[in-house]
Amino acid sequence: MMKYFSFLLLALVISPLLSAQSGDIEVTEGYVRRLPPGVLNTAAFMRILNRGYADRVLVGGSTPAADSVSIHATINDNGMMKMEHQMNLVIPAQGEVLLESGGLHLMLMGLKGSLGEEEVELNLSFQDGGTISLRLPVINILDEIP
Ligand SMILES: [Cu+2]
Repeated sequence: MMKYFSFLLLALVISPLLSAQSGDIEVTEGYVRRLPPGVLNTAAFMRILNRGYADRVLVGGSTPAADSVSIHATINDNGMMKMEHQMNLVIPAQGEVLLESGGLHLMLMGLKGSLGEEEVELNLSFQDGGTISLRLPVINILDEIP
């Protein structure tokens, strides 16, 4: 019974999550964290895979849902969790980078409205001029702020 439930839960969690591909870059398990109305910033998480033979460098992104998108890392500074802006993020050739709660994330700053049930469009830009356009589900998770 427990097994059945965990499978169901897994299916529920995985199924709305996006998988988008652009050239050698593939993004899976993407979502945007839903936060209470009035909160101005939120974060997007995902797994970015690079199937190519050259490193790809993520330099930023944009979304119609917020004023700006930046790359952040969460760092532990003597027990104080802090977010640190990253100029870029290297996705190694034949490798992947996981953006997850408590770690790397994309910060959506200056939300233009509260995020409803709808998906959020998020465009990622790479140093070589490549882009990938994602539609991420907004997910309510009880979790610490990234
Ligand atoms: Cu952040």
